[in-house]
Amino acid sequence: MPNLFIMLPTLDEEMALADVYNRIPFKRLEKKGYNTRVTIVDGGSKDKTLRIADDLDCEIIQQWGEGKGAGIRQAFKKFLESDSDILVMLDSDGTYHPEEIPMLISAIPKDGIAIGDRLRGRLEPKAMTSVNWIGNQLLTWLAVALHGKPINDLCSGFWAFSRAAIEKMKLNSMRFEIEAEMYTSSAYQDIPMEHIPITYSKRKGEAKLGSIKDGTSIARKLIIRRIFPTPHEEQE
Ligand SMILES: Nc1nc2c(ncn2[C@@H]2O[C@H](COP(=O)(O)OP(=O)(O)OP(=O)(O)O)[C@@H](O)[C@H]2O)c(=O)[nH]1
Ligand SMILES: [Mg+2]
Repeated sequence: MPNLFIMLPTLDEEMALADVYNRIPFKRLEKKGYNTRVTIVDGGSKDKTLRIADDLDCEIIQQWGEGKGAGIRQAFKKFLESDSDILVMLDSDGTYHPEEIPMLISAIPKDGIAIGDRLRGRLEPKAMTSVNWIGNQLLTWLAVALHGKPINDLCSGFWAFSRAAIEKMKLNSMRFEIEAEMYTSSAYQDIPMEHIPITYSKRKGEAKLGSIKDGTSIARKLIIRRIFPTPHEEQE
């Protein structure tokens, strides 16, 4: 029975976390033969997120350091220390649909990654501002122009990984550049990728990402990884 590790990054997501957790199709996954565990990696929530997480059947990692990238890398380490075979990560703000987890898992290529594609998927009304839509398209275009490997939605927060893919990736991002670096690492470590259209809804609660500031950091990361394809050392 394959072990499935579902990872939910949180920072002040009291409005959405319980609903995201409860929509995970545990029964359907069990029928498909997966043994599922959920891990929440929290970046220092000050609202009720951690109290809500305590009532859910999940493991909680309280990350050290700030940023989604730092949290995800700590969760990847935990995953590799466990006997899990597949990792699925999705944002816990209610934008992605946990019901689509089985579809994403079944699309993982051998030793590869399946990425939920919002831009060619179903974008619900008001799910993405026009500034963010343009930014996402531009960053995806820049990624392909610099690194060559096809990708449809660079900044998606819904990914499914084989264990082999996580073992190979070399990352040091601290913040929202993490997805861009997962892409560049896949390009340089030759990790196969599939792109699966998904549904994207309006987030609950407040965004943590600043479109201009974080968009610039993502572009900077793409350029740095063109010059130095792998990080010199993996910052903790
Ligand atoms: N562990 C951890 N998670 C974080 C941190 N910052 C943000 N997150 C989570 O990462 C996910 C993505 O953050 P969002 O603020 O939704 O950013 P986004 O999805 O790019 O932006 P929106 O489109 O505005 O929602 C959410 O589930 C956040 O709660 C952090 O420092 N640590
Ligand atoms: Mg979001």
